[in-house]
Amino acid sequence: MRIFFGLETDSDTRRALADWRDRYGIAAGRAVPAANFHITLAFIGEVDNRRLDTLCRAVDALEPGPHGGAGKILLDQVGYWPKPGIYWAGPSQPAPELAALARKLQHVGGMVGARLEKRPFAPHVTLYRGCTEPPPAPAVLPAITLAYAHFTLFESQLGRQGASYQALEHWQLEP
Ligand code: 2AM
Repeated sequence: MRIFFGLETDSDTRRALADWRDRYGIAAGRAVPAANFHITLAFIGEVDNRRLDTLCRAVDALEPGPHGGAGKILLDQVGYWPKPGIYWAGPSQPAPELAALARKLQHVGGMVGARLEKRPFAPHVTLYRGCTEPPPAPAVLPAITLAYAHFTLFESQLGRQGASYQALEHWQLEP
């Protein structure tokens, strides 16, 4: 199965992002279904059940309080990356706690064979895929707060309708 760690979006955040996208964030590409909005923390890739178990137990065994705390990030900028062809919303300010968590999860992923991510962590919610051209600059930037109190291990399944994500396990973050 194909798995990754990420932050879920709650229904209010999903709705706010989808509303902003409908009004201001139009791009030539495939709109990601709002149900799929998330922030990837660490992409792991293909694992079998044994490695999945090893991975989960390694996350369980991280020191107490290791995951940093619960927090929030303000999604107040958008960007376009031509290589993956995605248009996204993300924070304009650095998110050091989230970056530390992402690093830790990438490191744990390395123990089950995940490729180490060389690019610096850039938290983002993908709004469109398959964008071959830069989207027009939006008239109004988003200003949407995503609050998070846990992170999630997702399975990504590719179907005829595109990707869908199933939450396999959650880990709470300190309040
Ligand atoms: P995204 O976060 O930019 O949208 C599940 O496929 C998630 O993991 C997606 O959200 C995707 O990117 C991210 N992802 C997919 N393939 C990846 C890869 N090879 N390296 C890093 N991230 C990847």
